[in-house]
Amino acid sequence: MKLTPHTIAALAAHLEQAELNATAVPKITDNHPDMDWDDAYAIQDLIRAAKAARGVPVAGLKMGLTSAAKIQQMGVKEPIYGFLNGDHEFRSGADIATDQLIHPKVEAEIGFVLNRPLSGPGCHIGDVLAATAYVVAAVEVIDSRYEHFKFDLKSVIADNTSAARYVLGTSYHDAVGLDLRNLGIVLRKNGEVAATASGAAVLGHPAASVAMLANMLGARGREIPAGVLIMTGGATEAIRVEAGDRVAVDYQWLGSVSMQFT
Ligand code: 0L1
Ligand code: MG
Repeated sequence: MKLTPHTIAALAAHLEQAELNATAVPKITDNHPDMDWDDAYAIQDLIRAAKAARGVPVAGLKMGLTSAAKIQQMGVKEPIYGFLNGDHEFRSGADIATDQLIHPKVEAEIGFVLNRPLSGPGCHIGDVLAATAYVVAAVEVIDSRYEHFKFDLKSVIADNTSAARYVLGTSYHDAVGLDLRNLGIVLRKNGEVAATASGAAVLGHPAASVAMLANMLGARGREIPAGVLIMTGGATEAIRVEAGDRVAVDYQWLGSVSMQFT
């Protein structure tokens, strides 16, 4: 690691304050160009610990930058992971307040919940499908705490991969027998098609994203616990939203997820 424990703690507090105050800040590598991957995940871990200490439950994990659409859009090219706060979870049909966000965007995702823990190395799609309790349609609302939504990989890992809100479908589906690769996704904003994708957009198969997460966590001596939500990453590019917008995403076989931004 390149940063001192004091600097890591200060950066975690700085980024969490930016989130809680909905105020954009310069990306942290501007002042800390030498920070490494372990520093970045250590900052994310401290934000997670600060929330847990205040009683905010961790409800799950997320992968980011798992599709070509996202990689091209953000100009950074390696999957990364973050955590999901329980108090950021909404159900389809919810109102999402934009006054607590900086510059929100929505992206269509596929969520998994496992019936047993998974950890790498060597985890693959077959392991994930065998351990899947159910899959669920999900929309992530991301909101980078960085000015102009511009960052590099280390800065965005520290910023918990832009995690902000997530909206879940109301039906749960057995993964067995579902062709998740060919599952079609249509995202509409205010009734107009804004993005389309298939399940294969996520690393060739959304279960591959869960396997990659298990392997990334395994490399850090961690695991995906059973029973938590895993967001597999945006299949579509992220679409900018503002107060007054309505978003509806139709997922072949999985149902629909909708929300209004207020
Ligand atoms: O969930 C995501 O794909 C976000 C990853 C971080 C980059 C971004 O903010 O788009
Ligand atoms: Mg996402």
